[in-house]
Order: sequence, then structure tokens, then C-alpha cells
Amino acid sequence: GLSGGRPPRDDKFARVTQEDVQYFREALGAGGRLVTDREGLQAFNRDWLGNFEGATSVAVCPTSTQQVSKVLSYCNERCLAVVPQGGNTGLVGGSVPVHDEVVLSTSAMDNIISFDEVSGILNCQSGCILQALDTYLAERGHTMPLDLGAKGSCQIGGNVSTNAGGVRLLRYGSLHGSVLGLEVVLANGEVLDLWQSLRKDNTGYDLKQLFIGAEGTLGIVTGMSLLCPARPTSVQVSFLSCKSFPDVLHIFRLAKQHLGEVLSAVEFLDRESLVTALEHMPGIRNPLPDGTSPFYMLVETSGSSETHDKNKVEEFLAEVMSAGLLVDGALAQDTSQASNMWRVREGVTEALVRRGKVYKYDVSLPLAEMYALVEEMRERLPGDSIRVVGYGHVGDGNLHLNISDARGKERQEVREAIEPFVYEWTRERRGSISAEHGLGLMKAECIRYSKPEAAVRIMGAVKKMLDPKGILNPYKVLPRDVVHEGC
Ligand code: FAD
Ligand code: S2G
Ligand code: ZN
Repeated sequence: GLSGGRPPRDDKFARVTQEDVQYFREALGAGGRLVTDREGLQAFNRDWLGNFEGATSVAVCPTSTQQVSKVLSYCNERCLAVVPQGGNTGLVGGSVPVHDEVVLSTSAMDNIISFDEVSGILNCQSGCILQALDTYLAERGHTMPLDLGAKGSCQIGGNVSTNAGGVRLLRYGSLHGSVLGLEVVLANGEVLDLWQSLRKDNTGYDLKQLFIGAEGTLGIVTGMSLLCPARPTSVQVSFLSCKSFPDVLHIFRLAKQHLGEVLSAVEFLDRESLVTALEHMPGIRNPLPDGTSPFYMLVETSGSSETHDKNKVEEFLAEVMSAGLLVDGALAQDTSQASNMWRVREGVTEALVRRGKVYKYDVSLPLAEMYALVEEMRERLPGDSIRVVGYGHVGDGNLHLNISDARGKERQEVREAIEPFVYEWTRERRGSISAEHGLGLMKAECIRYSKPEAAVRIMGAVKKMLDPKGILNPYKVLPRDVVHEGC
């Protein structure tokens, strides 16, 4: 579903010819993977939600920085538009072509280069899948500093490019802090070596930060160094139910107070989210006998002492109970109960897609008003096949408002009941219209709801400096009126 409608093809871009494909084939050499058949291209043209479908005629899978550099400098010369693609799990249409842009996939760049068990610093290529990195680190007593439901296919280069948040940001902070160094190939093929592996480096402007969250519009991230925490040896997961959103916030406060340094996640989901997950995700069950309370929470601690942490969690639950906030609660007794609790929370995304058409809004709001938007949306939407759900990362003030329509296709009257209301409502509270998923194509014309004109103009100037011809991920992130001509 496109908020602003699909932009027309910018005919400053050349169209791919057989000579281009031949050049890519030679640039990749024998080992390289190049996809040109319609069947094979589907996976590159279609986004995870199935909302956006492009029409590339060639997907290029380089295995090295040098190959990325060769491909990009050629495309820059030819003025061929390029979409960088990682695991293609993005939710805002940023990772697929709008028209016939070349797809440059990092899927074949999945080498782990080194890991230092003293400093916890990992060096790897962008195409490493998040889950694979976490498994590698687990064997070495460490963990990735982020976790999200797409871990099985999202790649660390895509995580960096969307500045992915996920369910552990509360504990390990954002990638702006965990990423120590980046290697980026610019539109003209120049390799920008920002690949330090230092916790501190105050020599000039911290340029790598520009590429974290740039969604592939400023350069292609090919490698990085990442600070990875020691893996917790004791993880306690509890699942609670309560009567109101103010109670959710009160419980969050108690969690910070009583669990403090071992607290690693505070997620919430409303009853509608829980019901949707239970209806559409076989293999998960309600962790509580209570399926009627309006709100549910998952509270996780990650520490190094089972007894110490269990005591803290039990004390926290007793405190929540004595404050009269708890309707029901359970502390996972084993890993299967703990993973079921997580599968309930992380299963909502997939469940919504299975139920029908999803209108997704990923907003940051002041905590006190975080759920009011869900209630207002319920007022504005018909109650027929529509279900309005709210869930997300309480600790980050990040609400995932999803409007689900069991009637699987986009309806204009539904979209118009939501937009621009949701964006205006968020702007009035100085929230963000994209907490973690990015702007992509879906919200490329919406940045001004959350950024002042001066900031948008500076972003346009940065884009023009780093990608003068505008070949990197065109039509995305920045509004068309600030992205200059070129080519
Ligand atoms: P892609 O989707 O391939 O690309 C994402 C963007 O980054 C695109 O604009 C692309 O052009 C650009 N890009 C990709 N690789 C590179 C590169 N090497 N260099 C430059 N640009 C690049 N997101 C969250 O933040 N938090 C969540 O909790 C979360 N949960 C999710 C759960 C599910 C089930 C799903 C399907 C998605 C979820 N997401 C979440 C969204 C998505 O997984 C993240 O945005 C993720 O970081 C995308 O990684 P990817 O490798 O799939 O990137
Ligand atoms: C989450 C995933 C996408 C969504 O589950 O935390 O970021 O909106 C989301 O369901
Ligand atoms: Zn999220």
C-alpha cells in the first residue's frame, strides 16, 4: 500500500541492456551469482509484506567489496539506478525496486572476518544473517547487540542501513552505539574506509553515523566492526496481564526499579494482538489462562546468576501484585516456556499478514500517549472486517499500530481514514512517524511530519554530495522535491 502512490519512473536513468548484464557477469567472475530469469527475480522484486513489487531485470550478488565497487562505478557511469538489498525483510518498501532499478544484493557477502573474545569486537561482511552471527557468537560466550523477529533472514548490513531497533534496544542501545566501524562503497565506486575497531575515536566528524539508517541512499555498506556484549548465562522471561495502559507503564516503572541492571526487554501487546497471534500462528499457546485482559507484557532479564536473577524477578512480580497491577502472571520455568512467550510477541507480525491486508505504522510517541493512538484509530475505523492492534517496545516508546483487514486487499476508504491522520497525530505530539522501520518508499514524502525543513534540506545536500547522480535507491527516504536532478 503506497501512501503517496507509486512515483513515475525517472527517465534520467538508463535502462539495462545486454551489454550491462555482460559487464556485471564479468565483474563478478566465475563465482558470482547474477539472476536474470523472471522466476528467480521474483524474490528480489517483491517485499516481505507483498505490498511493493518492482520490475528489475537483473539482480547482482557480489562476493567482495571490490566487486561492489566495480558494479557501482559502472552503474554510476551508465546512470543506472541501483537498489541495495540485504535480507529483504524491510517493511517500508525500501529494499525492492520501484521500477527497473538494478538490485545489488549482499547475500553472497557473508564472511565472518574476525572476533576478539576479550574486547567482544566482531568484524564481518554485510551479508551475514543476524541469526548466524548470534549463533557464531554464542559459541564464543557473546551475543549480538540486537534481536528482532526477522533474525532468520535479515542481514547485518540491512540492520545497520535501517538502524534496526528490535526487542533488546532497551538493554544494548541502538546500532549508532554498537557499530564501531563501517566500510561503505559510494555511488561512484569509491571505497570509504571507516572501518575502525576502536571504542573511542574522536578524530573529526563521525561519518559512519550518516550511513546507519540511510536505507541504502548514501552508499552500500560492505563490512563492519561491531561491539558485542558478553552472552548472559541467565535469562528470565515473565508474561503478565493487566487492566489498562497506565498499568502497563506503572509495571514498566517497577521493572526498571526492581530489575534495573539485568532488565533486557519490556514489550507489550494488547488483547487484539494476542488473539491474532493465537488465531493464526499454530504452535504457540497463551502463556496465561487469562485471555480476556486488555493488555499483556513480556518482561525479560538477562544476567549472570540464575538464583540472583530469579529472586529479583520474583520480588518484582510480588511488588506488581501488591500494587494491585497484576491480573495474571507467569515466570517461564524452562526454555520452551520462555521461547513460547517470545513467539507469542514476535508472532504478531506474521499473524497479521496471514489474517489479510495490513496497514502498518511504526511510531515513537511520548510514553503516556503511546496507546491513545490505537484507541483513536478504533473510533475512526469501521468494525467490520477491520481489527486495530497495538503492540511494541514499551521501553523505547515505540508503538506498532497495525490495522488489519480480513478482506485481503487495499481499500481507499480505510487508507483515507488512517492517513494523514496518524502522521498528523504523531506530529502534534512531536513523535516520530518511523521509530525503527525507516521511511523507504512508503513514507518517502512524509519526513516533514517529523523533521524540520532545515534538516530536510541538509539531508538533500548530503545526498547530493555523496550520490550526485542520485542512482542509489531513488524514490526513497527523501521527498522528491529535495532530491535534485543529476545524471
Ligand atoms: P532489506 O530489507 O534488504 O533492506 C532494508 C533497507 O536497507 C533498504 O532500504 C535497503 O536498500 C537497505 N540496505 C540493505 N542492505 C544494505 C547495505 N548492505 N548497504 C546499504 N543499504 C542496504 N525492524 C526493526 O527495526 N525492529 C523489529 O523488531 C523488526 N521486527 C521485524 C519482524 C519481522 C517478522 C519482519 C519481517 C521485519 C521486522 N523488522 C524489524 C523490519 C526489518 O527486519 C528490518 O528493517 C531489518 O533491519 C531489515 O534487514 P534486511 O537485511 O532484511 O534489509
Ligand atoms: C516488531 C515488526 C514489524 C511489525 O514486531 O517489533 O518491528 O510492525 C515489529 O509487526
Ligand atoms: Zn519493532
